[in-house]
Amino acid sequence: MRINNDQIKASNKELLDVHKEDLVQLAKKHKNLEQIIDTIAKYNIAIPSWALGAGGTRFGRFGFGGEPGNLEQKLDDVAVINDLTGSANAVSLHIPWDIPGNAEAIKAKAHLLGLNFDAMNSNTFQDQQDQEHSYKFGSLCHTDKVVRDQAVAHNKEVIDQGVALGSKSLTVWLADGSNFPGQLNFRRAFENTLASLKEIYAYLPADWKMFIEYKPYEPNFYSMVIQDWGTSHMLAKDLGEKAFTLVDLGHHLPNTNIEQIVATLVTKGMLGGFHFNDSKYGDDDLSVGVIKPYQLFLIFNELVYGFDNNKANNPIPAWMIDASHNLKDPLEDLIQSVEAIETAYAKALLIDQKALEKAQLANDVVASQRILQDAFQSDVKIILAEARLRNGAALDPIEAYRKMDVRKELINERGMNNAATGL
Ligand SMILES: [Mn+2]
Repeated sequence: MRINNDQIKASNKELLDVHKEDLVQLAKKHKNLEQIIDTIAKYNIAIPSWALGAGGTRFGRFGFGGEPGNLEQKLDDVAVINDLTGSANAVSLHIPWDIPGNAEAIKAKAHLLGLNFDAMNSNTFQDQQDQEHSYKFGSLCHTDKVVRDQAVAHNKEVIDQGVALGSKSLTVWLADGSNFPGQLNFRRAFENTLASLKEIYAYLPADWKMFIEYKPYEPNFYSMVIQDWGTSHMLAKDLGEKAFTLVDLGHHLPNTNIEQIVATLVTKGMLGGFHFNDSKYGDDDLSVGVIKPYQLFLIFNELVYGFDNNKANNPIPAWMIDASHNLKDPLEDLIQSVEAIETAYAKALLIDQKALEKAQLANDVVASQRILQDAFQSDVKIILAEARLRNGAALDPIEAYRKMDVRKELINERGMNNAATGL
């Protein structure tokens, strides 16, 4: 199904007058309002192809009907999110879950839907049916060269597929590690991983980037080869200028100061990608902003400051939502996540950076806190709504989605028992 302009206009009609009045009031309050609306309107976040179906846990998976059964249908779903929010014009594919049978046709369909292809994701964390060697004991780090070679070859294939689709980057996340002390020689594992990454890196087209994602634990519970941003940064540095660190919000030990990691990486020009989600305990993959919205705001503060003071020439990171949906309709969940990300971003844009710097230089702790919290406590719903309106999207995307009965329509189209490929 495709949402058309008339449906969007109809859903906006009732809300439009009040929205316009609210906007006039808000403009009196913030003198840089136009600029903030413009920044938010231009902002886009990629949707991963594996997040459009029901997510499962190791205990079970509960479907909800109308899940996309193939890549074409996944693109349709991303287009629904993009049409309603005006902020999700890219899809991030996972190989081999989403191998495009006909890359040209997929590219043409995406183009027609107003979508493009963001970072490609390789998968050496599980075995595929036709696979010769197992990744049970690791992939790029494996003790056996034939396994490493197979994992390298897979990453090269993913690059080839990405080239055919017009993607410009590869994200590597490895499950490699160990469950028991003594199982793995840390140094050998690190060196094997670096050597394997070097082979993949050498295969990257000139205009591509490689993002190295880190994670402290899971699926391995004693050690992960790329456990933290320092390890990722070291590997990226050894590879070359096309390699960067990718920060996934859920891939930190509890209470880690992620905003400081972000600030440090931008200072060194090494922040390549960002995976948004939220968590209470571990890599919970909950909807963005449900548990720690203040942390997300502080991260965006570092991003806003970082890109306003970008001496190391850090490229604009690849933004992606990386969440799982066990209970909610994934499309509604992703819409909520897009809104939460833009909320944090808009609030960070409200921070008076000059006043903050002045307070920081004077060591005025109270004033610094007030400046941040004034921005955080501001209501930015109207800013987001106006940005959407200017993109031809819905003033209230969730309300519009429900009024249009999108899920019912998808169930009619695809049936109740389709299970999307993914986690
Ligand atoms: Mn991730």
